[in-house]
Order: sequence, then structure tokens, then C-alpha cells
Amino acid sequence: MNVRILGVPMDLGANRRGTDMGPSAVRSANLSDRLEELGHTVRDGGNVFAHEPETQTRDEGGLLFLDEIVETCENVGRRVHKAKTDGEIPLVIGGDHSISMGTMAGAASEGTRVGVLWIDAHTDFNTTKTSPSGNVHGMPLAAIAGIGDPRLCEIGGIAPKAREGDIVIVGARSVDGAESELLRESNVTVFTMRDIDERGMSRVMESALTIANEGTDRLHVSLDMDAVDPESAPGVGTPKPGGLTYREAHLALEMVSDSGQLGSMDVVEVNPILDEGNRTAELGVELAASAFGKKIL
Ligand SMILES: [Mn+2]
Repeated sequence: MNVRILGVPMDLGANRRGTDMGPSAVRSANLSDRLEELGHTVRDGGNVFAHEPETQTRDEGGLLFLDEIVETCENVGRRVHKAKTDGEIPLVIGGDHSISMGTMAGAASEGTRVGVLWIDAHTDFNTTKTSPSGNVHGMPLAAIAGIGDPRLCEIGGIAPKAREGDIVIVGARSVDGAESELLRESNVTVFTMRDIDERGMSRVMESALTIANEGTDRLHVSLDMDAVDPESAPGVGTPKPGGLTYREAHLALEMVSDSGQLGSMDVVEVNPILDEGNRTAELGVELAASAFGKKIL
């Protein structure tokens, strides 16, 4: 495969600083080399510009840093679209999770029907009405499904970017009250940590991939590093105990690779300020390698 790496050093969607350093941390953990060892041709397209929060006005009526986030996501969308038309698989390194609205804008361009696998401790399905905080990184999946503030939903001029029935969340264990209602009313499939405890990751991922790949052209995988338990991934914006084990996370991404449908991927929410050494970024690289075909044998 031809892989195009893009960094998005943006933390405007989060409530604390630090995920803007994620792309550096992930590159320091030798992302390109790991993928090239698997036989891929890798091109690093550098970073997409993002503003620093200190230079901007914070409150924009319930959505914090709305204009700046939209601007960056529009640019991410253009770059992802370009990679796609060049026959490359975009691998977008965040940054907080709001950058996925940009990745999906590019992935879903020109009528591509995209199945979405959202691996995350949270469901990111808030809107301005349900969000307790106004932080946009709690809203991107709703916006991708066309729910919420139109300025977020219409990034890239495509809304929705995925059909609810093509979206699957894996690893959820922290859902806000009103967000949970919105999800239950939707056609989005959610596999919580309890499902993984009871059924095992293998069976959960079989179901998840069947749903996301059925009838769709390509699969987008959005890996929020907080899906993994903080014991293995301490350096994330919003750590939450009770997450995926190291092996469960790898198995999920190995099964993504086996499906042969991967068309784009984000690795987000690595926060080097909170990390121990650089181990969360290193794990992000290893998990990306699994998604791109690394096998034990
Ligand atoms: Mn997330």
C-alpha cells in the first residue's frame, strides 16, 4: 500500500493542552519506519496548520474555538481527499478527536460510502444541546452522522459523512446522559466494554466489521488512544479506567487489517505531557502497524 501520513497538531477541541504535541511524539516513535518495514511506501505530508488556543477567542456561543476547528478540519479534508485521489491511504495523526471530522470529509468525498469504526472510551456523540462542556472533541462522531451544529456537520461540504447504520463504536465506557439518549435513538451500533468482557474482542470485532463493511466502499478507523486502558496508554487527554488491554487493542486492529477494507485511519488524543516516557505514542505506532498488516507470525 501507499500510505500518506498527515499530522494535525491541534488541541482546540479538548479541555486541556497537550494533544497538539501528538504528531511529534508519534513521529518520534518511528511511525514511517515501522510501516515501511511492512513493505508499504510511506510519504509524510507534514502537518496541517492549527491555531494555538492562547491566540484565539475561546467562547463562540456553546462551541469552543469553532471557527479555528472548522478551518483546520477543512484543510485536513482537502489533504485527505488529495491523498485518496493519489491512490494513498491517509493516516492522520492528532491532535484531539475533532480532527476526524476533517479526515471523514476527505474520506467521504466524491460519493464514497464510508463505514466507520470508532475505537474510543467515549462515544463522541454530543451536540451543543447535550454537551456538558462545549468541547468539540466530544462531538465529532455526531457531526459525522450529520447531527448537531450545521457548521460542524457541513465541514467539507458533505453531510452526513457516514450513515448511522454504517457506524460502529468499540470500547465505550464513558457516555454522558443526554448523549446516551441520542445514541439510543440513532442507528449507530455501540459495543461497550461490557460487550467485550462478555463476548470477547474477537466476536465483537467480527460483528463490528460486518456492520461497518456491509454495503460500504471503504472503512475508516478512528483510534482514540483513550480506548486502551490507562495502564498501557497513560498519555491521553481524558484517561478512563477499565479499557482495552494491550492484546485486545492489537487484536481489533489485526482484524481490521484482515478485512482488507481499510481506506483511512486516524490515531488521536496522544498527550505527551501526561505520558510516561513516550509509551502511549509508541503504542499508537504499534497499533497502526497492526492495522496496516503487522502479524505475529
Ligand atoms: Mn474520542
